[in-house]
Amino acid sequence: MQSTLVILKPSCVQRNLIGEVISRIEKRGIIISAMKMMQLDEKILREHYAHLVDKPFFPSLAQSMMASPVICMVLKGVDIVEVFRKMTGVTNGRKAEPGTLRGDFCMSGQANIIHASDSPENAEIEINRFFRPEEIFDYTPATLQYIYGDGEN
Ligand code: IDP
Ligand code: MG
Repeated sequence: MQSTLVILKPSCVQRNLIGEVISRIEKRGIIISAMKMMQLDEKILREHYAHLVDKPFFPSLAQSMMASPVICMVLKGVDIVEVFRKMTGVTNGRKAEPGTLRGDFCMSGQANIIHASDSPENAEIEINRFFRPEEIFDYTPATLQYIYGDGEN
């Protein structure tokens, strides 16, 4: 199975949406392999958003990501990177489809409640950025045989 890195941003934590988002993750049949609260700093954000550091909105983005602690998670499933990006919806919450996390829970292009890795390669890099190996748990949920069909996982 594949893993992805997810961050519940300050816009999720401050708006009391942690439970809503985690509930949807659980109901979809996605495995939570790791989860912790973290206060992000400029150093980790310059790495994490390296593709955006030269944009005029980067200082504002960095501030918004440091405004409160965040929840970091490693999620596991078959094709989870693609599955979870679809669940997340497009970057701007106002353009995100209803039914997606951003489309249901936010109205912003910046305060868009959640980060999800955009490729398996980036997922591996991002997981290593936010988690030590011993913080990630490899266990088999009792429900696994009902989440996937025979030979599917
Ligand atoms: P993604 O989160 O959908 O993968 P990216 O382009 O990787 O989108 O951008 C990372 C984050 O930077 C976004 O989730 C959003 O919070 C912020 N961001 C992206 N574009 C803008 C913008 O034009 N204005 C303000 N913030 C932006
Ligand atoms: Mg991105």
